[in-house]
This record gives sequence, C-alpha cells and structure tokens, in this order.
Amino acid sequence: MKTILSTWDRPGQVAIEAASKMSKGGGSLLDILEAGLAASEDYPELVAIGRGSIPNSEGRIQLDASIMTGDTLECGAVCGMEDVLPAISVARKVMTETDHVMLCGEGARNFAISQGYAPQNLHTADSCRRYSEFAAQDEKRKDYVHTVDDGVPTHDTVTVLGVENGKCAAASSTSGLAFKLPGRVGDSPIVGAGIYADDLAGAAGATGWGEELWKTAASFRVVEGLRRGLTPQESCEEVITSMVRRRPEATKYPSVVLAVGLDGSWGAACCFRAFDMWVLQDGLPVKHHFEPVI
Ligand code: SD4
Repeated sequence: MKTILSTWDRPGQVAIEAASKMSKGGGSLLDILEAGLAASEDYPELVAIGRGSIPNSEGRIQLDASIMTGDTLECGAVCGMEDVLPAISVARKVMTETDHVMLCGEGARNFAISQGYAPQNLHTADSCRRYSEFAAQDEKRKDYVHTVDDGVPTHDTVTVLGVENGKCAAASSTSGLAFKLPGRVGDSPIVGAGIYADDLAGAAGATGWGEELWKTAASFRVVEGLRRGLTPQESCEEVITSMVRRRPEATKYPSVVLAVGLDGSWGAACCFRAFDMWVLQDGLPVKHHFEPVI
C-alpha cells in the first residue's frame, strides 16, 4: 500500500492530484513527491510556492526546496534560488548529480542552468501588485511576513511525505515567508528541520514558522519519536507541544508537523491556527482538518 501526504488546502490539493497522477503512471516514490511539488510550484495562484509567490523585501522571489529518501538517507536541497522552476527538481538533481546536499543562491541557479533548466521570470501580476503594496508602506509591518493585506494566508508551503512497502521519502518546496530579508532561509530546505526520512523509522515534514521549526529540529525529532515507538500522531503532538513549552513565543504564528509511519499510518499536529492536509491512500485523496493541539 502507498500513502502520500500533502500540506494545506488548495496547495495540497494541487500537489496531491499531480502526485496521484504520477502514482497511477507507475512513478517511484521520489517521482511522485517531485511531481506533486513541481505542479504546485507551477501553479501561479499559490502565494508561497514557485511561480507568482510572494517575493522578499527587495521584490525578488527566492525559492527553497529539499528532498530525502529513507533507504540511503540521501538528500538534496536548494535555497535562495532565483528564476528557476521546479526548485524541487533542482534539489533532486543536487542529490543525484553531485556529492553535496545543498546549493544556495547564485550557485544553485547556475547549477540548475547547467542541468538544462532555463531561467525565467517567476513574477505574475499578483505577485508584483503585492510587492508594490508592501513597498509603498512607510513603516513596513513586521507581521507582513505571515499575513498579507488581502487576507491571503502566506502559509502555503507544500511539504509532501510518502511511504510504500516500508520505504519512505519526504520533500518540501516554498518561497519562504512573505517579504523576508534577502537571503533568509527557513526550515523547508533544511534536512532535519523541514523534512526527514529514514526507512528504519518513517518520514516527517514541517510547514509554518520556519525559524521556530528549525530551532526545535522539528522533522528529525518527529522521526525520532517514531523510532521510539510513538505513532505518527503521538510523535507530531509531542514535538509541537514540547516546542511551545520550550519557547512559548512559538505560538505567535502557525506551525505544523506531519508524519507517516512505515505501515502507512499518518498524523499531524499544529499550533496557533487550524491546518488542512491531504492524504492519498488507495488512490483516493481525502482532506483532513486539524485543530491546534496547544
Ligand atoms: C519558511 N516554513 O520558510 C516556511 C514557510 C511555510 O507555509 O511553511 N509556510 O519558514
């Protein structure tokens, strides 16, 4: 049996539908996760991933992505990469074509071009408008990094997990927080923070406030919980609860962890705000809703 998870409502739906198509076509677990994220990156209405996403404070779209396979622990990531889609495919190339784990900024962009990806303008009319509104403010609101004025939630990072026949994988793609400082990198491309996968335990991922998820090494800790025998749901709840107990300020904005066990069991937990996630099992994507655990 195969289980695929994908974060958030609309972004997760775009990802899970593409993942499902790849799955039906016989793709490997990594192909399925990559296809899901690549589709979300290319979907211009999603504001926190790929094309048309909310740029940094200088108006530039900088993408972070990562992928990891649980059989060998091999992983690849890019961060702060401009002008290239899909970032997740470049991250996978870092894993398969280099001896490194992560490439950043200009290096990631040049590597992508060397692998045949053509640079392109990732802005849309909407992303330009949002940036103009941000740039026109006299005093830049700090909470802009979490909510934009038209009410669009900026938390749309897509993190996907998969397990099939006891083998697991994880991947994530994002443009990071809205109007972030140039060069800022969140948890999503950081193995152990934004994703982790180990065929001896299971896979986990995160989305939300990257700084807090990173401080707590969220994904690695969730996988370690699975290794200790917790269910995915128990492990996710334990990590979110202990993150918030250790740093109460972490409840100021949304954070989520999700996990899948080697037997296809799954779970998720969040703080601050409710969260939706898609689960694909037996060929049928179903949306699940989670209320904050703390
Ligand atoms: C980040 N964790 O860059 C990402 C943002 C995110 O849904 O997940 N938004 O901090």
